[in-house]
Amino acid sequence: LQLPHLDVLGAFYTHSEINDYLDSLPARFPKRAFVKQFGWSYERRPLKVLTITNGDGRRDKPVILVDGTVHAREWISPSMALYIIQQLLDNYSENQELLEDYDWVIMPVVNADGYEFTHTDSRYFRKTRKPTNDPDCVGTDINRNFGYEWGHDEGSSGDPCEAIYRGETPFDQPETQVLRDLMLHHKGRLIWYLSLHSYGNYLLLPWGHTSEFPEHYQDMMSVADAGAKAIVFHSNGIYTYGSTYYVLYPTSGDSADYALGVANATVAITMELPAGGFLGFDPWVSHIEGLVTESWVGVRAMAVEVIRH
Ligand code: ING
Ligand code: ZN
Repeated sequence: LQLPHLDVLGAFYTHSEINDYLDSLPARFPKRAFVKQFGWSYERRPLKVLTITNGDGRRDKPVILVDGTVHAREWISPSMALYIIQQLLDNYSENQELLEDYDWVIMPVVNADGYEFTHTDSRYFRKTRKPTNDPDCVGTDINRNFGYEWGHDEGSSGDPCEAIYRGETPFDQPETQVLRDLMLHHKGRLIWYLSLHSYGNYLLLPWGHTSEFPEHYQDMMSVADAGAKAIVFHSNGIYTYGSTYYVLYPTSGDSADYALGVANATVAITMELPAGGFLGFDPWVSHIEGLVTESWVGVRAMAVEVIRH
């Protein structure tokens, strides 16, 4: 393990290693990197958020909010969040335009307990680690636990043993509360919400809970279109994009619907990064570099499109 210059391309890291890395950044980038703890996980792990600016001291710029590791087993997600951080901090000279009029707020690990559990106990665990009312089944799906159209129709499950269990009530998971609070903290300035998941090569837009399209759907489609085209051009990676309801399946209580419906994000996108490894969630370490560099081309192109509007 190399800190503070974390070798993102050479390994996967635990939640505490990632926190240590985040904590090391303000000393290296005193004017540009700010770390804040937004709360605790159920098992009392500190949930940290990094804000990156260009250091010009201007406050209240519009915000691009990126989260990772809502689902524990999707290990390329925290790696991608860390790669974005390094592009914006260490490779600032090539990415200045992305920070000129926008601040980036990045939370690499939302589901800290679940992520830790995939390192220590069960590699393909998805949910949180808070017990449910069924003693045999632990954990709730954070991406069904948000309080916008929570529990609507068939978009989630009321069965604690299911992968898409929505919880007993909206926001009954501390991790969902933290991500909600982070969104609401930036409400009114949220130009783009990007949630990093894997896998499937999708760029998913709201809504998940209904077949209707949101008001600015075409603007969001033009952002997704820019990302998908850039990735095809770079490496022939094929992304499918459109509303979650149509491209994937009906969902309710997911974070992107909340970002658009309540936190008033201008653009909300869930990015399903490519598959890897045995079951799609576990790419070989040797493939991290190809995956994150390709994905960065897409994220960067989407950011440029968001900024252009
Ligand atoms: N898939 C997402 C899931 O939570 C998704 C798909 C995206 C749902 C956006 C809702 C909104 O089921 C994975 N792989 O987690
Ligand atoms: Zn996921």
